[in-house]
Amino acid sequence: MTYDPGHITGAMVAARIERRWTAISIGIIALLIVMAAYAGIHQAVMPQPRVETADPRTLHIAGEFIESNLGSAVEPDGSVTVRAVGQQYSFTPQCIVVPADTPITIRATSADVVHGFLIEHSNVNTMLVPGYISTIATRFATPSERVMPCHEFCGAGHEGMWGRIKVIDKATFMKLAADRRRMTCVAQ
Ligand SMILES: [Cu+2]
Repeated sequence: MTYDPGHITGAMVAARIERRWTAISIGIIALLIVMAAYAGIHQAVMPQPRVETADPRTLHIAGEFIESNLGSAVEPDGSVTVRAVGQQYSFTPQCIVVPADTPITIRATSADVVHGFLIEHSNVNTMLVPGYISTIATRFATPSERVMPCHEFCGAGHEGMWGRIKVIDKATFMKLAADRRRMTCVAQ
């Protein structure tokens, strides 16, 4: 076949389309590389605004995470703060009780190795790293009972490390909390 510049063949059309899609694919890859680099560099040069520490060796004898301070506490603004500790192979408290439809701040740490802290069907999913305090804000719309498994492998007994969380009616919670400093399922 002789070459005719005025004649557009199917092969030429296909080649043009292929070139266009190649350019689009390369563009998408380049955009993703730029986004990943930006996110990585940005995070590296902008450390977390607030890093809170807790010494795992003295956790049970002094400071915020002594046993009498664990559980749920009502704050002056009506929100609830939950303090918890993870250790091989349980959580303290093992069952957390919180009111429904209330802003909740969870503050937790580890007494030994890295543990996971996850509440099913919620935004709560973090790690408990010894030496550091993990803080996460959440809210549960309605009363329910949920499981709270450790989801970071933490040793031989890891698969047995499960906690529970009971979300109860707000009025009931506030009535029960009125004469208690800290709430857990046991005190309920
Ligand atoms: Cu664990």
